[in-house]
Amino acid sequence: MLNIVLFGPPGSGKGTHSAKLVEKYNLVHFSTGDILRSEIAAQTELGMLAKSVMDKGELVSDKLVIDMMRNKISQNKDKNGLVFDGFPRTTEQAAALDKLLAENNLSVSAMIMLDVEREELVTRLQKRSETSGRADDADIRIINNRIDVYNRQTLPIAEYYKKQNKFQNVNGMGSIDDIFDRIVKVIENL
Ligand code: B4P
Repeated sequence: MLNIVLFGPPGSGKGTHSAKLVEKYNLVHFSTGDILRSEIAAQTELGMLAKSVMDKGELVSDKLVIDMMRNKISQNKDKNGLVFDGFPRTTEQAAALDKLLAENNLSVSAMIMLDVEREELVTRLQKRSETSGRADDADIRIINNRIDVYNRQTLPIAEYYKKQNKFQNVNGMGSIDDIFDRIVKVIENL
């Protein structure tokens, strides 16, 4: 199975390239952001817990996110592969993902990090706010907080995957097609 962790700051193209990977390699897509937003839309207890945290650009609790992923993984262990988009976001989540996969005799094939300059992230998210209706895209202070939270709490996971020799850095600047070609090259060389 091809199990990819697509990693990078908010606005780096994780959602965009996950969709393309799903199509090319017939993978199952897990976006914790999308799952949380659908819980909010359905006004579930989980969604209500997550909403105020997400609107501020902070991270939802590890326990909540890990519990949410547990069933999703076991229900899809017989597929072609999985693409994790926006998960893990903390070292605790990374360790939990390894454990959840191991329980199903699976493992991460590679962690692919999309490397994008801060200025470009802000430009992309502000542009997306014109159509996304997302509170966390609409305010420059929240966008900046999300990038700071990423640098502080999420970026350290790169070390976790480097130690496992699973870390792959991809230049995330340029056109979507060029970036996708770089991602595919990494996967073909795994
Ligand atoms: P996410 O939904 O994961 O949001 P994101 O990081 O902003 O999205 P993404 O990075 O996928 O966007 P993309 O680049 O594709 O998380 C939202 C919130 O949910 C978090 O802040 C947190 O509160 C919570 N959350 C989610 N997962 C969690 C977890 N595991 N633990 C705790 N909390 C969690 O797209 C950005 C825009 O750029 C798009 O409009 C796209 O069209 C455009 N774009 C992409 N590539 C481009 C390119 N090459 N050129 C120009 N534009 C491009």
